[in-house]
Amino acid sequence: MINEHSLRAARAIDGERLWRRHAEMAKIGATQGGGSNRQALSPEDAAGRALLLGWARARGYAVSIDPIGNLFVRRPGTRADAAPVLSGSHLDTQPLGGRFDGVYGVLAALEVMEALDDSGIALPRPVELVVWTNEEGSRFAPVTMGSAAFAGALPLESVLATKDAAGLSVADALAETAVRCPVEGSRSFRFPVHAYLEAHIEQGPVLEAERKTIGVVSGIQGLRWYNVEVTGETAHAGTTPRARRKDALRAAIAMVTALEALTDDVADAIRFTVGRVEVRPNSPNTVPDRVLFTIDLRHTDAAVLDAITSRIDPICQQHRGPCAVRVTETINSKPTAFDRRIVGLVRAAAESLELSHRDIVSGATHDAKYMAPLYPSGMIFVPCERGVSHSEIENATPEDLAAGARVLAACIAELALE
Ligand code: HGY
Ligand code: MN
Ligand code: MN
Repeated sequence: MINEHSLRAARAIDGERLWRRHAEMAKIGATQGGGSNRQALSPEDAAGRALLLGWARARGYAVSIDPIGNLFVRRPGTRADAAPVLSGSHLDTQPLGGRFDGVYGVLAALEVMEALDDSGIALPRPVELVVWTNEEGSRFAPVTMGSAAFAGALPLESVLATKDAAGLSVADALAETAVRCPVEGSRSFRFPVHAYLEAHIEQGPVLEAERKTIGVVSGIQGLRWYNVEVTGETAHAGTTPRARRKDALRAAIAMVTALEALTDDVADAIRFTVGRVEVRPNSPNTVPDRVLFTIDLRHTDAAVLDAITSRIDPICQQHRGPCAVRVTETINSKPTAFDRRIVGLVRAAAESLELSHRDIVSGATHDAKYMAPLYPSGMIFVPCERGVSHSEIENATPEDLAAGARVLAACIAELALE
């Protein structure tokens, strides 16, 4: 059961302020279609970080940054040396992203901190907010880069050396961001944390379809990313017979078609996506000599992922024709189960606040997956309209966002009292 102290924190949530802050943040990197484009460590991302830190500094919270640019905002506790309760998400977006993916978890954590201040609730443990660098993995691969580096799942050196399509490295982009959004304090990786909680929109259709306000997230499905590079030879489109061609795009299409057939399961539970295709020289009258395409593969069962991934390279080799092909795995994250005690706390908070809820496994990946092996962790979902996300039309209601923030506040207060 959630104690009265924590419920008071939940009732102090100011839904209007939370909604207003989303509107403010959405002005940065606003796209024509009403979405957001604040790609990781871009000028827009830096501006979003600066806006958040302005709100935090206005409250007197301490701000710090770690070697990969993860931001931390600290609300002090009465026991300064106690490990903090950590909550947050990401501010970077997809190129045609939405106004809530990631942003909600960051602004909900800030709202909890401010609601605690406004209601004069002092807590033994400090409460800290985190903004993870490059959760989306669109400009710099892979996805959840900042939390992976923090957790030691990716080596910092290789992450810093990663380049975007224009050849700019993460290290250089971090240096540019530091100028645009200077941060006074510094932080190490994997510092002691009492518990981690992340609020997020579901990015899927379940909660809305079942008219549930809160998703009690029990875990995250497994995720694997691959780069497939097909190499052939350029040739004249008008004069070269098919028999003499080494057409990299023709081979790539055959590979993708075969992989689609492999992952076309009756249960519609396998998530197979080719989201990026780069063709060289990308000229209408030249046979392509190089194609790079990405694979994003997800499933709740690691054995199913293993069975599929064991077939990817053989299928690509089988369909390469006269071309060469190289398959490289760029991320492999196992299905994650959250801490049962934290999951139970989220459920109890939803019940105490009389909010409809259901347990759910996350189809999208999140930074919380790297926190789960280090600290007791969990997530709180709220619905998004028609389950649409990674889209300019991504939408949520002020009421649902506020409800999720109340559950977050109750859980954080409960954990900070321990
Ligand atoms: O890809 C994902 O699942 C996350 O939304 N970036
Ligand atoms: Mn997200
Ligand atoms: Mn996302």
